[in-house]
Amino acid sequence: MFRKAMSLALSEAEKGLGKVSPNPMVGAVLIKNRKIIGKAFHKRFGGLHAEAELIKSLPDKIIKNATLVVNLEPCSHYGKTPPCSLLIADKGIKKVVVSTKDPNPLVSGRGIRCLENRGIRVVKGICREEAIEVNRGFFFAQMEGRPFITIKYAQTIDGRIAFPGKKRYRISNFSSLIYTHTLRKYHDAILVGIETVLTDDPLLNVRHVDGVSPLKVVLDSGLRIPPESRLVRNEEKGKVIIFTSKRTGKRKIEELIKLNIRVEQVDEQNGKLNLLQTVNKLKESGITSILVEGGARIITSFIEDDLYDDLEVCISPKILGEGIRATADHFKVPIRYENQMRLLKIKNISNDVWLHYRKIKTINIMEKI
Ligand code: AOF
Ligand code: ZN
Repeated sequence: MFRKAMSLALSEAEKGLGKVSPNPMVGAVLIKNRKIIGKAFHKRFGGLHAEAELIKSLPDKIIKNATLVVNLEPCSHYGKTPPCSLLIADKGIKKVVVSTKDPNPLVSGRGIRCLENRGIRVVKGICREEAIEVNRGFFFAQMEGRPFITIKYAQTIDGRIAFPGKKRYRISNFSSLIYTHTLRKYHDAILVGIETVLTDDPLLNVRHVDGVSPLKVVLDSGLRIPPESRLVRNEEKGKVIIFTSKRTGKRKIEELIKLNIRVEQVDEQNGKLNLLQTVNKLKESGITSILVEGGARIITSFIEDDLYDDLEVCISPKILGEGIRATADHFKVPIRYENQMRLLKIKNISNDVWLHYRKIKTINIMEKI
């Protein structure tokens, strides 16, 4: 019964996708006499928490003595809203079922303790793995202080992600493109390098599936982005950030700012933008997860700097014989056990094979929740 109700709470939670970050997606379900009598979710950042939404939707006498099922520990802090744990206790709920603790240091077990101190029974760990997966960006960013980073690329059987030079060529098939757009909507930001913008002139939005488009991020040390590129001309103003070097001239930056583009400057190191500073700045802007979409230089740099958690690799049944590889030839990372990856999923998408890997180190961090 609890697992079924928690699955429902998780699907409620996901209705907040793209609207609540950097808060977690939270859903809540109320059970009485073994029947589900209500459900609700956290609708937007700064809005009522899922538990408060649910309680608001039902009369007090129905809520009394019911069981609340929620995919995150109810909060215990006065934030934008008062603590959910106190509200739950005040309404006479007698049992609370949660998936996991809230890693937010303001909560971190205090919500559960607050409920237990008021005589409410708390059942923990129901659908724990699914609940962590749904909010992996939130959990990871709270625990590690940086966003969760997924690197995604499509390659041929012979390991090429593109032709040499500026020629545009689609490696994966259309069904894979749809899957890519699904991946996009599950991240707060999409990140590419300037070479990708110059070669592909991408839109970097979610358009082949329903969903909110993430923030678009371009790493462009020399600020070469053309004002006429589709990203700059894009209608979704305020959704593009360009990271450039601290040496970039003011005039170029001001030109872009006039076009509504946010420009951030970070240090350079070995001729590349400092990636740790970049992702930290994104975290400060409320980004909890990033999808790195290439190209080769960017992918190589994120792996070399150990700034990645998941890999989503698509292998398409083509042989190019020439072309660029995902990681440059000079590529060197220390071979350590924790850098190794575990295969989480294999998908066959109309003859393209998608491999989803997660770094062992990241798996270990997530297990601490
Ligand atoms: C809950 N239920 O639905 C959510 C929770 O700024 P505030 O007041 O909205 O608080 C945000 C924090 O509250 C967030 O970082 C997380 O720890 C928790 N989110 N808690 O009980 C909810 N969204
Ligand atoms: Zn709350």
